[in-house]
Amino acid sequence: MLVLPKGLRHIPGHIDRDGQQALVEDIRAVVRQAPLYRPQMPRSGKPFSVRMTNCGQLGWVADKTGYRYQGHHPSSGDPWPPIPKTLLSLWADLTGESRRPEACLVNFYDVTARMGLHQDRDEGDFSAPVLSVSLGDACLFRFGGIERTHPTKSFRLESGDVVVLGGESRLIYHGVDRIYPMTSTLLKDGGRINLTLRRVADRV
Ligand code: MD3
Ligand code: FE
Repeated sequence: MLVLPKGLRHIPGHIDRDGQQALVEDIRAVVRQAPLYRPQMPRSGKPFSVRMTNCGQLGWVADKTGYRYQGHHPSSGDPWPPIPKTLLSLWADLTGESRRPEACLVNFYDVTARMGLHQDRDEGDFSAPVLSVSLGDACLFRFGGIERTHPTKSFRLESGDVVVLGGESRLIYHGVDRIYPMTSTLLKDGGRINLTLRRVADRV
């Protein structure tokens, strides 16, 4: 049995197939208004293998100058589209957080993409949890502790799974080691979408 750290809740298959399909349609609408782009590592400018966009008042972006939250798309300059209602209700139902999320990062992984071990610490407030939804192909998710050198464990995230990260797990190192191709029929051309809802500032 895999023992998860306190504050990390994995809810396998929380979203049924119809709900997943509806979310994919919502995300397609978001991507039409705010196209996926390829972020860059600060300083080196090395492109991410994951493509990203956002919805919500604020979106997480990465370019040569650093990581930050901003209110507009880095290429078009347009404000991010609103967070779909179904995601807002999911947040309300599962997080017990009364304040609404300000940011929803949309990550798109083709079957070769991955995300190195990192902490999410560009938010001004770590008291609020992060909620993550997986859609499409499965992935191998890795997590460790609050120091990069802490030992890590892995588990598979499947389409429809939800993860809530709060409390002692909010600042753990985590990443995506690999995508398992052809493990879902949700996305016509394969790949994986991950949505993360966050509070950014500590305003009430
Ligand atoms: C643990 N995304 O966008 S979701 C990210 O599957 C990110 O795309 C991964 O890491 C993905 O930053 C993992 C699960 C997740 C999300 C946020 C976390 C785990 C987390 C924040 C703190 C600790
Ligand atoms: Fe992360």
